[in-house]
Amino acid sequence: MKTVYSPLHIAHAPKMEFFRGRTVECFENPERALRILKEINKRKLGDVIVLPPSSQSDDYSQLLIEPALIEPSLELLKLINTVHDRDYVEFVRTIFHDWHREVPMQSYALPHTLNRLGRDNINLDNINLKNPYAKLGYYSFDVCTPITAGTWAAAISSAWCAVRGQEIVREEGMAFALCRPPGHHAHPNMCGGYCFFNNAAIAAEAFHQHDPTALIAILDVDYHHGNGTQAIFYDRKDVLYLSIHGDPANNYPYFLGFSDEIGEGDAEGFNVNFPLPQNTQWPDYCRTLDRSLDLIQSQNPGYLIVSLGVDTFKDDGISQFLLESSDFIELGKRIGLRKWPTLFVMEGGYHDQIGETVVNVLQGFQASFCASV
Ligand code: OKP
Ligand code: ZN
Repeated sequence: MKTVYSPLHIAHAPKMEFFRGRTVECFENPERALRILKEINKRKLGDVIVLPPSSQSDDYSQLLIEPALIEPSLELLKLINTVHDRDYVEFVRTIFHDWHREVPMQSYALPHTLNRLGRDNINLDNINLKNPYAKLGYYSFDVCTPITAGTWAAAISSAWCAVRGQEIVREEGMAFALCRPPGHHAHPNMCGGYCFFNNAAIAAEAFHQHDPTALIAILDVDYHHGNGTQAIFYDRKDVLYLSIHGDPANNYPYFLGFSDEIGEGDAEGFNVNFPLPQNTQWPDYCRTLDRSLDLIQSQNPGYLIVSLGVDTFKDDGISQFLLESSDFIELGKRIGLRKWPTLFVMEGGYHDQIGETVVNVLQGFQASFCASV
């Protein structure tokens, strides 16, 4: 299986986040992707396609010094704009610059006042979106998602990996987009959960443009509910979203991901949530996985996108399922058995075995996808 990767993710390396009321080093760090890349090479998963950083320049060293200079190609920008609002994309591009003028000593921007008061009945025209704190609060839904000088470059390149992976899937039937930062929490106009652009949703839109009649299934196996992906496709029946995750009653993102969220209008039934209790082990997980795959099968999908988080691993730093490393091989195998053209898009995973567990999924998939019946 081919991997699509961009070293520009390294430009996004915020120093801290809040965890249980204290500041800790970010769980979502460059090391994660580097570990996965290393394991892919070690176990010879397949070619790694390294994306040039932008349409303007192939010079990474320059862009890492001045990452704000990166400009996505028109094609990529258009795709991002199908999922995200223009003013939000502009916010991600410019907010660090605004912040830096206010707080030159602080290397990351974070909101302190979130957009809760205004959800129902304030006059949007009154909000001063020139104020960087107002902007941060308006376009964020949590305080776990710091924005640095390199965030825009990394977020753009992450989305690009997903789009390029999508092309490879149309040619070859499978691909792995080694996206970082992750995407499944990002809403059309809000960042959160370490996510800025919804890479899986952007890939889904790209599939849709090339193949407008195909049903696209998104199976989200990250430990956390993909509230962003759900929100983006909640009224769409051409995109079926299914998620298996830690029960939001006791897990991030707390306010979405319950089983009665089923989609709206004629898309009822095209959003499916499987919240599972903490300490879930493989037998229960696997039953839910097979149920999800059967549901997808019943809709005869043209493509599958797997939002691949491996934070379901027993030793994950912020999650509470108990999957073993070998369970990830089986997870991949069960998906591959279905033989749908499949794009894997990297999401979460915060432990030392991130490389091993990711490649286990991908090699498991490959083994059963390529096996003749
Ligand atoms: C992102 B992904 C507080 C701990 C929880 C948010 C978790 C985001 C998970 N900082 N932080 O789905 O793996
Ligand atoms: Zn997660």
